[in-house]
Amino acid sequence: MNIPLELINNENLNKLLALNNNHVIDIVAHYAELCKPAKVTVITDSPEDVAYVRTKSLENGEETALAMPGHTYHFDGTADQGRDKTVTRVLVPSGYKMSKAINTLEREEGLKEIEEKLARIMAGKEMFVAFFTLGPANSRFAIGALQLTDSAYVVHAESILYRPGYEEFKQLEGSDKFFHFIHSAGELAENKTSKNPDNKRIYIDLEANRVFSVNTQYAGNSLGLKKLALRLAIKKSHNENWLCEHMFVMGARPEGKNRITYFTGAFPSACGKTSTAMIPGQTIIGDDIAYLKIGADGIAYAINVEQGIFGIIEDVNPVDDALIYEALTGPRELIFSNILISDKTPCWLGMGRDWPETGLSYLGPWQKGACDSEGNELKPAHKNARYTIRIKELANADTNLDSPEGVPVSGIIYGGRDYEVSPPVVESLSWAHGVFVGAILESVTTAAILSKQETVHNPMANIDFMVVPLGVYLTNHLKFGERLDKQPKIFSTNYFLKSSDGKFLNQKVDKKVWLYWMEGRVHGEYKAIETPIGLIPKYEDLKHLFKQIFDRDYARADYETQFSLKLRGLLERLGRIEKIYAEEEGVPAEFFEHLNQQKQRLLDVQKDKSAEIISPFDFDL
Ligand code: SPV
Ligand code: MN
Repeated sequence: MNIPLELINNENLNKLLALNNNHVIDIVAHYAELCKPAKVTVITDSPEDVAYVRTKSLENGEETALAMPGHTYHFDGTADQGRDKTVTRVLVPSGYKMSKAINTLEREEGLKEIEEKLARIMAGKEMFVAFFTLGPANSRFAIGALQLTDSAYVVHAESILYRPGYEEFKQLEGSDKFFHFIHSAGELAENKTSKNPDNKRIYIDLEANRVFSVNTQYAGNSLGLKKLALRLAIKKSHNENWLCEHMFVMGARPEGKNRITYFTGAFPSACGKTSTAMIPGQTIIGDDIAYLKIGADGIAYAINVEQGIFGIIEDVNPVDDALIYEALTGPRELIFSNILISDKTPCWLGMGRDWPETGLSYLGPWQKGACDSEGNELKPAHKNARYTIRIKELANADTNLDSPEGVPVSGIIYGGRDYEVSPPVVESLSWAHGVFVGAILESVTTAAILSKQETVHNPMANIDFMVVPLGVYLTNHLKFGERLDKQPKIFSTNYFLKSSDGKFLNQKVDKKVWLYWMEGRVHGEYKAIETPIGLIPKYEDLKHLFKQIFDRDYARADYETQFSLKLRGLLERLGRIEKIYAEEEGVPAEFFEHLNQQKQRLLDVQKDKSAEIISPFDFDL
């Protein structure tokens, strides 16, 4: 297939031809023909091409420059402020099965609908053709990604968040082993946000390794390499026996220990994932998506798929998130989204400053005290407002950020948002028990997803992307562990316990104590208390850590409240989980063994103690 020559000039055409890849040419030709852009521009890895996209985004009004050099802001539409599950569908060929939580659509029907939506959608606009890699370049982890879009903002954001891939594509030697993404923001309203949210669609075509995204700009829906590629990569990892996870990667470096211990962690959106990856004094590799593969030495290695952070900006302030705050307030290339702009500076919720009198938000002009039509006070910025920044801009970037081998993983953390039951930190009894713990993860939903707030089951924080059946996904985790010579320890955390009067039981910074305890456990340094749900810290060890890290006295009573086992809540959760898994096919027997054993251990204690709340001291024999 040929690209219509009236749409592409020689310079751009030559950039494509230099790749020697007919699959790329065919894809560009097909969508140029279908979407009918005014012209096609190819973006290579050259600084000039990357700068061109940034300039275009400013020129076409998708981004606007702020007073600080390098800073811009972007607004998404009022109905486009988070990932939208209702219009996200995986196109399934008949007979293909996946997790029950995934919305699916018959493939042929979906392709027909999306082709109709794409027809002429780029009329009058420029189509950008850009190349990136998922994972570090020249690495066994790397996957090429081709992005077609009419949004300069999308390519600009991707150039911050992902590693360049034009040169990597040359190394494909003509193969079709890459992912591709077709995106259009669709018609734009006056404020340059997508105008037709009713026609928003995100369709994932596993069979062709491609994703379509139309009439949306919010990065979680529009940037191919973020959550769209995550679905494709989960299927690929299943076929190739590695793990593709919704996980951060970070290095723990406790003072005076002269060592670095790498952890990965899966948390549902807005449950402390980025802030765990950014704990002061430690180093960050990534905050969202990791690939894990086994090395020749039998150890699990992880890489960050990304090189940047698309982070929640709410509560980033000099006290709670000093490093990010510092990075966001200095001159460097970054994009703010859905914050309030006043006097060419950004303001967000929880930034620790008074609001200005007036400003501009994604909702339009804003002023203090303004209300919506129902009389509710208008929030100046969205709860899911975000920043887009390169990790290397942060003072705590890990030196192995781009290591093609990845980093050895010693610990895996599963974290959820639970106000009532789960203790702050628990170590699993084994790899298989840890897989069970990840598989029963529940969490209260947050503003990162457009839905009502409720407690939902979110195994490994990956349920939204699980394009293989849940049972198969868990089996893959079990097998991965069996193939390892040295299994990482698996932990669960919960930063959100509240007292009966609704106050948080822990400070935000306390997660550093839990991390240091986990790090110490990896190195065999602390004894732990065995309980029916796993191993918990001893009071003396935490008391010592609180003193050492924060010079704070950790009261025995606080420990007791935080680490008591609430038997009824724990058993109720297992009941909910049991029901969900009874509906799934192919769940490994080991999962049910752990479920039944954990239930029995809890029932035994309930009977033995004739109580519902059991102090951790009762287990510390
Ligand atoms: C998340 O919601 O998990 C995020 C942001 O990391 S998004 O890009 O929306 O997926
Ligand atoms: Mn995420």
